[in-house]
This record gives sequence, structure tokens and C-alpha cells, in this order.
Amino acid sequence: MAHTKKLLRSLAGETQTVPPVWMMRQAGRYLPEYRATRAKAGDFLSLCYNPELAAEVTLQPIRRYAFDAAILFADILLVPQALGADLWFVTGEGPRLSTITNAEGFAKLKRADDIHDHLAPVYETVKILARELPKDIALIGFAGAPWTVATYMIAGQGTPDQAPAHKLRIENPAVFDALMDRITQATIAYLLMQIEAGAEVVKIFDSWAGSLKGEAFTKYALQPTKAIITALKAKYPHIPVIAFPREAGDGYIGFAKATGADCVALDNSVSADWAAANVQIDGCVQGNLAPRHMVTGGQDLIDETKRIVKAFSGGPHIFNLGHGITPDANPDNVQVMLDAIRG
Ligand code: 1CP
Repeated sequence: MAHTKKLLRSLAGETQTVPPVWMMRQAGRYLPEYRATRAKAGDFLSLCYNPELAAEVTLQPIRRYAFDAAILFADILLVPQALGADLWFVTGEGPRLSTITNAEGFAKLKRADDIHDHLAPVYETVKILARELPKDIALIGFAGAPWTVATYMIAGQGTPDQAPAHKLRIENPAVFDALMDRITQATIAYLLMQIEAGAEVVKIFDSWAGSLKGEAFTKYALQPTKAIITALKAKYPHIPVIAFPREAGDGYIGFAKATGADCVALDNSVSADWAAANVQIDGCVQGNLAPRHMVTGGQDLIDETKRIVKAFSGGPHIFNLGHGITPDANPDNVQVMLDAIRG
């Protein structure tokens, strides 16, 4: 059946004159209505586990900008929490988790299929969205990739170089591989439930893939992503998957073919012309405007947006930023970007 939703048409391989567009972190702190709803929920995690309010913040950027896709409001760190890790957010700093550094810590984790009671509110959010979204807007579910999730579970917080995770994978590969496998299985179970609840596309965020090089990239970024996609496609072959091995560089080449992804999301460290020649030749790509343009705006934003649309105009493309929009962004600049894309 031919798709009518713009996002699904690009994911099916169609080249469109005006590409579909959405933004990473489109529901977020740069929007006053998001900040108001988060205050109503109390804090960030309470917002994630409140289906009515999580659905509300998912819909806010759709109402304001008519993006072509909505992304479920949740966080990649809900999976570690469902596996039994402690999770809290320090205002102004970010997430904190209990750490796993040895076999004793790993042994305390729950089994991969024991996560669903904890994550039931997320599935409920997806159900509400599947019901309430405008008919032409696609619903994206998501999870973190195993390597990125593992970096937080090992270090207990975001790290500039992921050193604690690299140390564990080199010094204690048995525990590290067991942890990667547990996260992979939990992620498959989690994404299958999101699809059953109504997600039409899923995205796998490997935000820290760039610190894996050579064989380590293949083993810990490419292979786990492939394992997840293979399992999802076995049950839901028609659900497209977007993979985001952020800052993979040359690792973007062939990534879709090797993993079975329908689309590769590009960060803004690679040029659109390079990516069109080397990555888009295999199919749909997403990206890749630098998020800082949402802060700085002006003619630079318009020129750069048009340049990216043109560079990718020869094949299937979903317009997006190269990473999440930042809290200091000016909401007016998002409309400037949309006008430059849609004309
Ligand atoms: O204060 C607040 O309101 C919290 C800010 C915030 C938001 C809006 C966090 C904390 N998470 C989210 C939502 C979120 N996170 C979404 C929702 C949908 C949307 O995009 O609109 C998604 C898809 C994520 C994914 C996520 N969380 C990633 C992968 C993408 C990326 O940005 O690289 C990562 C690494 C996280 C962890 C996380 N959660 C929150 C923060 C600040 C972080 C990064 C922590 C760090 O510095 O390492």
C-alpha cells in the first residue's frame, strides 16, 4: 500500500521535492509550553511516567509547527531504570544512575522481559498519541542503542569520552558483553511493545557511537543495532527503523545495508554533499543542520537549510538537526527553518 504520510514515503525510498521534517528534542526546554507542563508534572521523570502529560508535550511542537512526525516523549534512560538501576536527574547537570562495574552489580539487574510493568506508562503514552495525532503525522518510538545506554549504566552519568565504559569493555569483557546483551534484549522487548501500542517508526539513538573505532565500532555499535533491527523486522517487517550512530564518520558508509536500517540519521560533523555521495546512495538519510543555527538564526540559518535540502534533493531525505535542539534556542528560528524548507 502506498503511504500517504510524508515521513513514511521518504522512509519507503521516495524522493520528495519538499522533504518531511521533524527535530530531535522538538519537545523540550526551548518551548515555554513544555516548561509549563513539566512544572505541572513536578519534574522530568514524573513527566515521562505521566501518560496524559507526556502525550501533551509530544503534541505541543506539532500544534506549533506542524512537523511531519511526532516523537514519543520519554528518555533512553528509562530502560536502565526498568532493569533495576537507580535513576535521578540533577537540575542543571543531567542524569545520575547507580553504576555497574562488576559481576555483582550485573547480577542485581532484572531479566529483559521483566521491564514491562515499569514501562507500562510509556506504552500508554504511545496509545494516547496513536489516537490523538493528526492523521498525516507519523509517530516515532525510540530507544537508546546498547553501547550508549551501557555508557550511562557504567559511569552513572554522561561522560565526555565514555572512559569508564571503554575501561570495562577492555578489562572485564565478560561482564561488559553480558551487560550489552541484557540491554539489547530489553531494547528489543521495549521497542516491540511500542510498536504494538502504535509506533509507526522506531529510532535507535547511539549518541556515543563516535568514541568506538574500527573493530570496536563493528562489535559494539553496528552489531547490536543489527541484532535489534533483525528481531524487530522478524515480527514487524513493515515498520521502518532509523539508526543514529552519532559521529560515526566513515562508519556511516554502508551502515544501513549492514544493519538493515531503513534510514541513517546524520550528525552535523559530516557535510551534506559528502553524505549524499557516500551514504544516501544506499537509501534514505536524515539530517543534518547544526543545532546552533536555532540559537543564532538569521540569513545563515536560511542559507544553510536550503543548502542541505539541495544537497540531498537527489534521493530520499528527512530534514532534521544533526543533534537535539538546545534549551537556549529561539522558537522563532524553528519557523524560519520550516519556511526555508517548505517555501
Ligand atoms: O530538564 C528537562 O526537561 C530534561 C531535558 C530532557 C528531555 C526533554 C532529557 C534529559 N530528556 C529529554 C527527552 C528525550 N530524550 C527525548 C524525547 C523526545 C524528543 O526528542 O522530543 C529523546 C528522544 C531523548 C533521547 C536521549 N536522552 C538521548 C539520545 C539523543 C541525544 O540527545 O543524544 C540521550 C543521550 C539522553 C540522555 C539524557 N536525557 C536528558 C539529558 C539532558 C540527557 C543527556 C545527558 C548527557 O549529558 O549525557
